[in-house]
Amino acid sequence: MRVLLVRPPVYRHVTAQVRSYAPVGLATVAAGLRAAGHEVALLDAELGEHEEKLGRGVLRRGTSDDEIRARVVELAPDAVGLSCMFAVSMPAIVDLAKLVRPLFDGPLVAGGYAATSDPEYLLERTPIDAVILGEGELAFPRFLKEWPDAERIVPQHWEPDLESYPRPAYDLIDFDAYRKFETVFVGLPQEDVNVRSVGVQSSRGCPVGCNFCSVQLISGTPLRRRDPKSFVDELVRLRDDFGVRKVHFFDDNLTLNRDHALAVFREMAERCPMTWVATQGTGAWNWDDELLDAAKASGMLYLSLPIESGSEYVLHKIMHKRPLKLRQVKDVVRMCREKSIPVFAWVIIGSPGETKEDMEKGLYLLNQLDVDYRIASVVTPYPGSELFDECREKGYVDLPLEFERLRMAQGMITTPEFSAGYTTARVAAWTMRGRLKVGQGLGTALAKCYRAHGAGATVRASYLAAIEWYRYSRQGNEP
Ligand code: B12
Ligand code: SF4
Repeated sequence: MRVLLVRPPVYRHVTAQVRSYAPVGLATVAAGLRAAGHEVALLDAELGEHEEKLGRGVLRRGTSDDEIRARVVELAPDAVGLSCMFAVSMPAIVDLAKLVRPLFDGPLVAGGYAATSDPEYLLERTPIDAVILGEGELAFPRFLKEWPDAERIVPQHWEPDLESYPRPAYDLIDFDAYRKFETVFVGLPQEDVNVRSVGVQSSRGCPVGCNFCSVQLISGTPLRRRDPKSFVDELVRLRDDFGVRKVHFFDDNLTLNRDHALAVFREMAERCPMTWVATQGTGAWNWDDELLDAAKASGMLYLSLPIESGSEYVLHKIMHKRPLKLRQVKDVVRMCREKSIPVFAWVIIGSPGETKEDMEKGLYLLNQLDVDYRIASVVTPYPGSELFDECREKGYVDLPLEFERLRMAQGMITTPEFSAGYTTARVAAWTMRGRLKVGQGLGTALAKCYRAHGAGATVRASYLAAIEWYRYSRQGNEP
């Protein structure tokens, strides 16, 4: 069969900024389809110059409907798979499904986090024939084999051995198209921006069970690890065959197993050191001197540290992030300082059960920590998370969810302790204060840059900082 995989255009709130990363999830599904003998094309509608105001504060960015229509007609697929990753992009999927359905005859399928969290939503409101839950690389080919007798909601299946999965079809990715999104925040090292980058996974799964997190929907709870040698072989291939210079670890919890992370970093340092960032953040509890040294040697640009809360009661009893102790956060930040590793830390406020005092503890801790970049945001109840289920049962969120309001600066939860308006305003006020601080710190950072790297690098850093500063002040506190 000829299968077309499509990522929808970005639908975002005017105040939110969305970066587009290479669609590695779809490239992985493509590899599974190819291994089963199908021909695959990929259309990333996040790319493109089309911009449109959709009303209710939503902007659309990427490929226009006419361009999508023309491409589908040109490719004449026998089946189409839509990537439905984020709850916030549900409206985009609904529009996309209606657009492509009349253009071909075979099955129209959706997969990804948001599709997995609420398949009925899509089946009831769109002409989508089936939703494939969980990982798609083996499930989609199996579905096509069974079609038209396949189930409309295809249950999850996790292969225990990650090495048995096909490697992503990187040849389907236009790496250069994503270079412009490869920027970093003010205060963090301005290195390796505008380079070819891609998301990689050395493991999948996380058993911690934080109440706000939905990664278990796709990856499952047991940790499944790749062989560090084979993982680094893939990095070498990305570097040598595709010119990739930077990777984003898309592991659900990269440092959950300390020995695995150490083995990966050491293998990288030895055979393929490359700038990297753990987009998703890493738990503080497993970092120590040895692991930080190995991470730095392998190319870690900065440490992403999700602190989540300044109250251990909230962390452990409400969020269920039991392994994390606040003492460890302070130790890790201190160690990073000693090793000149920049740190990016964040907290989220507004969980049910939290008090206003608990929220202040988190914001205070974030202000006190000697980190390079910090963000406070309001916790978001994503469907598929325990948090969403609790809010729905207790009436703490307005239903049906307005998907376009799901963003980090927007409170949606109202409890007996606080309102959604309160958390929105509190985070906005904290961010305003932070902006003044960033402005003050900029001069010092540029002076350091001049001393370390000379005039050329400083001019470049000033230019990038000006762009980032402009975006930052225009668009609120969302990365
Ligand atoms: C990288 C990442 C990003 C990147 C880029 C994502 C991208 N567009 O590729 C950035 C930083 C831009 C991003 C932004 C956001 N993200 Co994000 N992100 C991730 C992260 C860390 C990795 C995703 C990934 O690429 N995984 C690796 C690949 C191999 O897997 P995959 O893409 O999931 O694909 C597999 C399956 O999903 C499935 N599949 C996917 N598509 C399809 C299609 C078909 C047809 C089929 C059959 C199967 C299928 O098969 C694939 C192979 O197994 C995940 C968490 C995680 N660890 O997975 C969060 C995650 C997906 N993000 C999340 C969120 C909330 C967001 C934001 C809304 C945050 C915010 N408030 O701004 C924004 C939304 C952006 C937008 N477009 O509007 C949530 C989603 C929750 C939800 N239900 O909405 C997650 C799960 C994190 C979490 N802890 O809860 N994100
Ligand atoms: S530790 Fe991270 S990946 Fe694991 S459940 Fe919590 S937020 Fe999700």
